[in-house]
Amino acid sequence: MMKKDVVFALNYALNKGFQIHPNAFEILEKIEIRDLEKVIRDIVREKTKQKVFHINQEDLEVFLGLKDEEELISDHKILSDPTLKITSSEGIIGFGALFSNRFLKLKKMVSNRPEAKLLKPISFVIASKSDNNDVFVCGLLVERNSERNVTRLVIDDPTGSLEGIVFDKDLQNIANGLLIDQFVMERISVSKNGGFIIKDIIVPNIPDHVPNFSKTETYAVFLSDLHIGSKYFMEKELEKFVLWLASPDPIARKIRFVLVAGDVIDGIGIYPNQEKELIFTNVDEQLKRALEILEKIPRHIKVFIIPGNHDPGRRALPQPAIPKKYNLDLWNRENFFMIGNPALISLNGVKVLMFHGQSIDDIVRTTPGLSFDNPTKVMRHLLQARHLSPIYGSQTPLAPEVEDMMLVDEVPDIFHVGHVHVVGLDLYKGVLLINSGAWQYQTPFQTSVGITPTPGIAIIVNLKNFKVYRKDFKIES
Ligand code: D5M
Ligand code: FE
Ligand code: ZN
Repeated sequence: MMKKDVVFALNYALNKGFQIHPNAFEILEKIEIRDLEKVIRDIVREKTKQKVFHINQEDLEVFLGLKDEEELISDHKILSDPTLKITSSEGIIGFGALFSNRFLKLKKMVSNRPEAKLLKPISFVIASKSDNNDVFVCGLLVERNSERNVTRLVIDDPTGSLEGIVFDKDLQNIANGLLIDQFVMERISVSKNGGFIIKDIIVPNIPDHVPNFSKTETYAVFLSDLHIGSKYFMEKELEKFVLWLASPDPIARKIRFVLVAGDVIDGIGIYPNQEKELIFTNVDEQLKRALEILEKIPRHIKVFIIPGNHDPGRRALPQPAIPKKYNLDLWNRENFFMIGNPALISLNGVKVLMFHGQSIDDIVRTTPGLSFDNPTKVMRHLLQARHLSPIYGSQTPLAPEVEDMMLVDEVPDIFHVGHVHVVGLDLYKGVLLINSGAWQYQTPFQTSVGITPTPGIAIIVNLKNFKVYRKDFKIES
């Protein structure tokens, strides 16, 4: 004879069109469940969302917290973090060193290509113009313009500067998509009138990539651009998300990592008249509030935080982690990891490249065919250039480091960026591209420039198979 509450709960599920597996009955007979009705209602709600209409033993175990969650691995390694590497030498000598390091590292990166064997220094090519054979040169792109059906490219190597013209239509499309100051290889020939014609353009790019997966079904959540301290920060939504992490939801139960790709707080003095749009007008208060919200993330979840252009530390890239002096408690929490921008981390062997994405502003402004509402397209260009922030002398400040730490040395399995406040998901040559949106409503500035954010959405990835879930936490008002 079944207990009354069991009968009631089962009828509820059956009336909702659910089937109940016999092994679920066994559990219900064996153990006393407090508030069984609520448990069944939760399961029905979650599984209806998943469009799965049966309840089995595992569902009950997961929702009752009986299932042993220890079996999910949550190993991490910080593979690369600029925080302790930045030196910040000053002045033009510093930039000279940065650019020559960028050139040499990228030249080395392409050195196993067959064309690389044929590379000649620009000064040599200019001096031996009479030689009519095609030659290969490489350099950093200093100028690119399109006029009267041709595209003109100027590249620099340490020996000189070379201007070439692209006539071919398809090649012009490639040429116009190149980012200023990125590394390019060109096959060139000399025209009748003595100019250089570009016959082929080769970018460093990433090879087709076979991603590393986690051995267990461990999930990671990707967030960015919280902008805590701003009037437009979606506090209720972020709190709802944090509470959900501790809920019996089967996906939440598998989350072991949360990644925050910068703009944790809104900062102060970041844009004109910002004070009028702030709830907390100093960085310490903003970070204190950030900690109050984020420390409710259960301790079995590791939280990785990089800074963005609104966070304290330094503005120029690469950025160190948000310094301890602003909030020691963020650093001291054992499940929090404060790292720099950009950073490469490994989560159960899955390599995640985290970058806030400041450079997207300059790239969108100077590259035809790119826009803020399609951030993953910009991210493809970054991977093709093997560089996160090529453009120098525009709005994104670069620090005059001796080593260019903005290079994409290693091909990541997941490339995680924020900054544009628009969710974007894509797969490029086997690399999962994620722009994780924002937790800030549209600001008056964004309205004025026509940026329509998609805030309040958490991007969740099963690291065992890269299955992606978008979970919307927006609260309708
Ligand atoms: O940047 C949020 C969004 O606003 C991002 O898409 C860039 C855009 N943005 C911010 N500042 C500028 C300027 N000065 N010009 C053009 N676009 C801009 P956030 O870093 O959160 O402020
Ligand atoms: Fe932002
Ligand atoms: Zn930003």
